[in-house]
Amino acid sequence: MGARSSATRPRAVGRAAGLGLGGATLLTLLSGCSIADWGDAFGHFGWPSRGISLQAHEMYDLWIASTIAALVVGFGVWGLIFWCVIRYRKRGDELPVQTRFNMPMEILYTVTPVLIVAVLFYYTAIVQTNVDRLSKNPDQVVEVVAFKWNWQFNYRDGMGEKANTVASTVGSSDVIPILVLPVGEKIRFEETSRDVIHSFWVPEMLFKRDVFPGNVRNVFEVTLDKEGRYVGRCAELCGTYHAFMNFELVTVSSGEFDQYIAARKAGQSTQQALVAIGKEPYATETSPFNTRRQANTWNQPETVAVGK
Ligand SMILES: [Cu+2]
Repeated sequence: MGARSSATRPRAVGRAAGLGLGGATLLTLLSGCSIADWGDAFGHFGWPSRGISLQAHEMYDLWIASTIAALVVGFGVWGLIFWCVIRYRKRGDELPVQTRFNMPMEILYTVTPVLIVAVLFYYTAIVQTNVDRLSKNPDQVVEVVAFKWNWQFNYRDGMGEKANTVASTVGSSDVIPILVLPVGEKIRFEETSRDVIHSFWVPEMLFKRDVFPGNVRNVFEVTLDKEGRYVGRCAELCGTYHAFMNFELVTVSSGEFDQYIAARKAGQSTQQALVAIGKEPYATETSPFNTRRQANTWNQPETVAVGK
């Protein structure tokens, strides 16, 4: 029996090493393919899309690569479990070989997870730093003002609270607010709330950030790279009509955006300026909800101070 156990052990170690090598080869093969192709093939592994900004693409690639790595490890573990279950199933009343420990294996399954976590941590830190990076000279600055239960978007002439608003769009119970932004430019968002904590979220940006009242002015930047219309939402439970707090992001070319802002500065409304650049004047991806506010005496409409 002793002879058998000493012969089996090197074979088991050899198999484990082979499996590790197989996994590494598979990963190498995968890295030869585009991460986006793998994402497309598997429905983005739960994310809504590849994203519409440079920052979103980085987060998307990290998510897809991490999921593939997790699945490779998962299949390895499941394979070992089923192999053990079948190979070492009970065959008789004879007591199986009793082993206490196997040093190479113990080292292998301590070092491997540490390496995996280190690699995941490394790429996460890089992507997080890039997503949070702020530039000294953003091309556009938008102040996002959240209130119960809608949004106001102020186009600013500079950074910070002291800058001036050059054009503003505010939503109402009847009209979804539309945020028009250019692709290919660094856009800085500065967030503030009139009342409670809200959260600015465009699912296709693969990003959301809380909007605080008071002194905390959350700031982030994105560079959008896909023209289109996307629904935006509040992602922080902020009260009765939280779920109704939708807006629409319309991304256009730089030229169209300049025309849009010029039209707004000339006194046109959001809707008129959208028509002027050949776009649908009202939201197409979402519509106002019936809040029935007037019918309910228990929750009258909030008095909202619009315009700063
Ligand atoms: Cu909200």
